[in-house]
Amino acid sequence: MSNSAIPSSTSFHSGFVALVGRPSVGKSTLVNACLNEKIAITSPVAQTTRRRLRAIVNSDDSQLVLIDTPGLHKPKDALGKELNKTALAELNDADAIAFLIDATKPVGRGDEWVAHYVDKAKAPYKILLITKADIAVAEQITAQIEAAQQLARFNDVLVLSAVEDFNVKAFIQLVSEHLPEGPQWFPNDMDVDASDEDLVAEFVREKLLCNLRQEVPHSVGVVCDKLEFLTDDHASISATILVERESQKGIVVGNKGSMIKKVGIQARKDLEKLFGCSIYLDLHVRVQPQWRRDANEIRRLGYASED
Ligand SMILES: Nc1nc2c(ncn2[C@@H]2O[C@H](COP(=O)(O)OP(=O)(O)OP(=O)(O)O)[C@@H](O)[C@H]2O)c(=O)[nH]1
Ligand SMILES: [Mg+2]
Repeated sequence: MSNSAIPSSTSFHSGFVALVGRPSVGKSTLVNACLNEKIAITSPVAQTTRRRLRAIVNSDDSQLVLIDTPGLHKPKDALGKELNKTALAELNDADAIAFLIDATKPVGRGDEWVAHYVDKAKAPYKILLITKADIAVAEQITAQIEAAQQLARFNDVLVLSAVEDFNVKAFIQLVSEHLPEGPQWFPNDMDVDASDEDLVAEFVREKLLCNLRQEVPHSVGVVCDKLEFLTDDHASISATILVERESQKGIVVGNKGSMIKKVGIQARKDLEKLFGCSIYLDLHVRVQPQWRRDANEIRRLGYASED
């Protein structure tokens, strides 16, 4: 009799896995690699992620709900405080915690601070992930493991590369095995808990982060004003880009509209892939002075923690 004819041992493992770490360690890139699909936005700019995002990884005997969180950092404004709050809140409810450390950046006080919260959290399973192995040398990796293990107690350690798909499946497998027995929290055909409008806003913001320099990326907020699926294969989208100063508006629009055009083309390509249809994308830019210090505006844009 083949194995496939034997009913499985009926145990199904499921749970919430919080991915935490400093900004830019590769949390969102890992989420996309686990899903094999681009859902979370990523960029070299710190504090790319501003909303908690749940991504669902299913197998026959497990369901992992990966929680992408904003990078924990020293906040400079109300927005920064909200981002930290969002990330820290996830630590308390998670069944498992993955603490990510960039293999190429020395372990510093920022990691120490995050590790303190990881260590305090009640989750029964904690895994240390050393990321970006593809661009690190062996000595760096060994040093990171040693330094990180001084900061908190971990059940497992894994070195991986999301970009080269090294040990990504091993990560899913290892965590699945340590999740409690439990129900399937989300239906099989659901891979992300964000609304289409939120994904639109984030994808547009990602392109702004990738094309803008210095302080401008941090001053940018995006809101999707309209998303209409006009036919099965065509959607019309309109989004507003918020900046804090008139000069930033000029940078976002660019010379004769060149920057906003570039951002629009790049975002449209990704959105067409995501929604599987052709898209008309209309972008507007609006100046909203100091919106990052304004709790109402932060909430309206969807960057507030859920408390
Ligand atoms: N070489 C290499 N680069 C990576 C890897 N993972 C992430 N990166 C790069 O690191 C940068 C930051 O990645 P993100 O996934 O946005 O980092 P994050 O931890 O989500 O950052 P925040 O959302 O700001 O907290 C991007 O430029 C990624 O392309 C990896 O495995 N290898
Ligand atoms: Mg991120």
